[in-house]
Order: sequence, then C-alpha cells, then structure tokens
Amino acid sequence: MSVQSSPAQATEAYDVIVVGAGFAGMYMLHRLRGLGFSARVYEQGGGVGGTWYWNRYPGARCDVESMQYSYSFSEELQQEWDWSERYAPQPEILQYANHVADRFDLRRDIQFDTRVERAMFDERTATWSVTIAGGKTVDARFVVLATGCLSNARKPDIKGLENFKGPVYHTGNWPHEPVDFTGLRVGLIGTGSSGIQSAPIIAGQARHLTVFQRTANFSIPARNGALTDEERNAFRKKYPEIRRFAREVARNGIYAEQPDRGALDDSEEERRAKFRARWDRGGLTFMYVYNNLGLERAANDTAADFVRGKIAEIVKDPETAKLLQPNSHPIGTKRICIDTDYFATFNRPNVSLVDIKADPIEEITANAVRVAGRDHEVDALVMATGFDAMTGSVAKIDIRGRGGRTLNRKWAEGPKTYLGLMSAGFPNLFIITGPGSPSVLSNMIVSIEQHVDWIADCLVHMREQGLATMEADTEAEEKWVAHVNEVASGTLYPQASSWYMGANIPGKPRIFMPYIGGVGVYRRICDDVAAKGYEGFVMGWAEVPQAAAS
Ligand code: N01
Repeated sequence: MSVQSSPAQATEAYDVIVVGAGFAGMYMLHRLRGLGFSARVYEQGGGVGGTWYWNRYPGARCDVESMQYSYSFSEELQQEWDWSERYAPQPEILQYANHVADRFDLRRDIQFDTRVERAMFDERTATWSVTIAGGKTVDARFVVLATGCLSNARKPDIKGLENFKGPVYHTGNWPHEPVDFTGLRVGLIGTGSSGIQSAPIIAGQARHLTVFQRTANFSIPARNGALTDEERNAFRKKYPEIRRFAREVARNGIYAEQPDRGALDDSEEERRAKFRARWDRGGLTFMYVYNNLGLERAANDTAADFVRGKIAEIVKDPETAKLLQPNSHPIGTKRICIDTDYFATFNRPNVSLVDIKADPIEEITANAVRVAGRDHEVDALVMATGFDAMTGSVAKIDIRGRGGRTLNRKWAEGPKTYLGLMSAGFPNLFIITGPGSPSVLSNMIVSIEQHVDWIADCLVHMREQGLATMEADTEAEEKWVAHVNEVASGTLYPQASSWYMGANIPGKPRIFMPYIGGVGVYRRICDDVAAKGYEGFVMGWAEVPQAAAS
C-alpha cells in the first residue's frame, strides 16, 4: 500500500494538505513534491512568508543573524542569496521567501487568501476532510499544520478602545500600504520585541511618541550593519560547519561560542569584561556568556544587573531610566529583545514613557489614553501587544479527531503533544514546531527544517510499510509532556509571566509550552524514536481498500 489520494467520491483529494505558506509550509511542500506526494497548501495571506508577511511594522527585523536565519536545505540557495545586513529587515526576508517560492516553483500548489476553517478525521477511511473558507471540502490522508507560533495577533480588550477616533494598528497585522506618522502624536502600547523595534523608528517620524509600558524588558543592542562581501563569503565557506553546529550542538540552533563556565566562576571584574564584550558585539548570544544564566538566579542576577547598569548609563533622566530597568523577571526568561537605539530613544524631547504597571490604562477615549486620571492625547495607536502564541493559530481551526473530539477541548488545560509533532487521538495530523518542541526557543528555520525532514521521512516509511495511520500513543505523550515540564521547571523560565507560559492571554492555562532541552538533544531524541520504528507512535493499516494511486 502506498500513501495516496483518497477515494474518488471526494471532489478533490491530496496525499497531504499543508496549512500555512510560511517558511515551514514552503519547505514542507518542497519536500513532499520531491518525494512524489501530492500536496496542497492553503494560506490565509495573499502571499508566502508567514510571520514576515504580516509583521510589517516599522523597524521589523529578525533577531537571528540573516546568514543563519535562512534555509540550509539547498546549497545553491545559500550560496546565491546575498543578505544585505547582519539582521535582515522584514522586506528583505519577505523578498527571500518570495525568491524561494519562485526558485522552487512552489506557488502552483499554494492557494492564497484561503483560510482553513475545519479539519475532521474520518476513522472509517483514515482520511482528513478539510473545509476551507467558502465551505469547500477537500480530502487528504495527512494534514500538516504549518500555522506558525506567533501568527495570531492579539489586540487586548482595553475599555473604550472602540471609541478611539484615530487609526489603531497592530504590529503583528500591519497594513501593506506605508503608514506615515509624520506630525502625529502616537501612543505605543507594549514593550516586547515588536514595541522595542518600532519605538525608535516611530519616534523619528512622529510629532510625539508616548510609550505605555506595563513590563520593562531586557534588550541588548543589535549592532546591526551592512554585511560586506568578505563577511558573506567567509560565512558561506564555513556553512557546512555552521549548519552542523546549529543543528547538532547549539541549544538554540545558532552558531556561536559555547560557554564553558558559570557566571560565579569568574571574578566580578572578569564577568563585567565578558558582559561588556558581548554587549559591544551585540545580539542574542549575550545570554550565552555563561552556561548557567538561565538556571541559577544568582548567576542570572549578574547579567541582569549589568544590563540595568547599561540602561542607567544610556537614559539621561534618572526617573525614566529607573522605569525602564526590568525588575520583574530574570533576564532571558521573557524572550530577550534586540534593539537599535531603543533606550536612547527616551532621551529624545518628543518621547515620553508612561508606567501602566503601577496605574493600568483606565480607558481609551476618542483622542487619548487615560492613565491615573490623566489623558495622554494621541492621534494614532500602535498595539505591540503580542500574540496568542504557539496554540492560537491551531485553536482557530476546528480540528476534530477520533470520536469527533476537538483538539481545543483536548488542549483546554494546556497543549499536549508527543515530541511537539502529534497529539494522541488525532491520527495523521502533524504540527511543525508545535508546543512540546524547541520551536520558539530556537532559530526557527533550524527547527522547521528538522521537523519537515522528520515528517517527510516518516511519510516515506509509512508508504514503504503500507501503513495507513500514525498517531501519538497516549502514554508516550503523557511522559513527554511530563518531561517537557520537568526540564522547564529546572530552569528560571517559569518565573516570568511570559507568552512562553501562555501568561499574556487572560484565562489561558499557564504551562511552559516549548521544549527547553535544546535543539541538538531534541533532534537526537526524534531520530532515536524514528530509528526504533517510531517508538511511542501507534501505526495502523488501512481498514478499507485503497483507491488507485493519484
Ligand atoms: O509581543 P510580546 P511582541 N495592556 O508578547 C504588552 C517574536 N518577535 O510582538 O509584558 C498593556 O513579547 C506586554 O506587557 P506584559 C519574539 O519571539 C521577534 O513584542 O505582558 N500592555 C508586552 O510588553 C517575541 O518575543 C522579533 O506586561 C499590554 C507587549 O505588550 C514575540 O515575537 C520581533 C497588554 C507584548 O509583548 C512577541 O513579541 C518581533 C495590555 N492589555 C517579535 N497586553 C524579532 O525577530 C500586552 N501588553 C526581533
């Protein structure tokens, strides 16, 4: 038996339906095609690129260096594409996504502007019936959710927001036309990565920028700059080593020196020198100066104190500097931000900071944000308030597995998966970089490629063995969920009210969602599971005769 299209009575049928045409969906399609599977990708947006299609806010960039935040599956692609800067701006990443779509002729199997509304598993035929916007139903043996972890933008429920007369933008769903803030008073709510990246650019344009800060955040300078030909070529020459290291050794899928000691193993002077060197170099690897910054509070405090000290050096007004110094969580336990001139922006005469921790926003009126009885007048509002992360986009699809049980009901107390790849009771449904995998704690493209390759190998295995269904075993899933929680609880991460924990969404269960064991360790676990005949997964044979191959 082979993995093939559903019976003829279905109007349209594929071996695999992929939901989403971001970096995960595009690579999945490329692999499926290469292996001879028929596949259809449905994408809600009008183009490829996923998160980079939607997040067009001013200053949007990747916080992983471009030479590493790129596909490794094609040697030609990685040799031919020229990244212009150390951290590529959003338009360039989107251009890259479009280049990949063209280069590998992906568009002919992608249907844009098409939301997937529902997916129902028919146990009798071992087929998924997928309903797309407009009501059309398409069948597939397998469904792959490549829906992204940060793709469900969340506008908070703030009293009076509907009364605001000016435009309200969300960084995660930015208009495709240019937005010009010249001459306007702009209110920015939210100081995560999106707020921190956009504030300096908006401040450079607007008459006045008021930043409403609930939680002060740690941010490290990006030290962005143009890449020279020499730098690009040096990187390209080293790609085999860089990619191997990112996949197999690095915890976060990023090639960088690995720490060999803890923060308290050095004298204060040595520590400061090392932190200073990383601060001056810039970028995410600041947290990898030492090997215990995410594990021990005393070690973490040394890095947090260093950054707080830097904020005090940069920001001239002591009151503002104090407000900007994060004190509510250990450094790195909320996603660390990478910025260009964020803290210095508060030295500008046209920028003010309003603390909404002590005094939350009371109300938004027609032309102001009211805090502690005072109206801060604004002409436009920018919500940099984040996402219903990791589960939000999956939850928007009505997914029904065995016995008609919905995935939303199963995940009501928090997402449960085996390896972040499948959830028991939902056969033949794969998730790329799902909860329970390293995912958002890693260079996403490294994790995407690993998942796609694993799923592709798995489908080939099923085809070769004549298997019709595969699903996570409940016991294996319980053990994996317990393992994910156990590893997280050995770190400082659960101490922060972060979106990793679901804490940014009122009512969402607080569970540390990504797997923190490291990209290399996780890859070995997945490979080992496959080598043992997909241990922890239950395989099934077809119960009905298969139709002719498509
Ligand atoms: O969202 P966030 P983001 N009233 O959730 C505040 C990736 N990313 O879009 O912390 C007032 O981090 C909220 O306050 P608090 C990256 O992984 C990457 O910035 O909950 N404030 C917080 O300050 C990142 O981590 C890149 O107290 C409210 C902010 O809004 C992830 O996306 C760039 C509020 C939300 O911060 C998400 O980043 C951008 C309310 N009701 C994003 N609700 C790069 O590659 C929320 N907030 C560089």
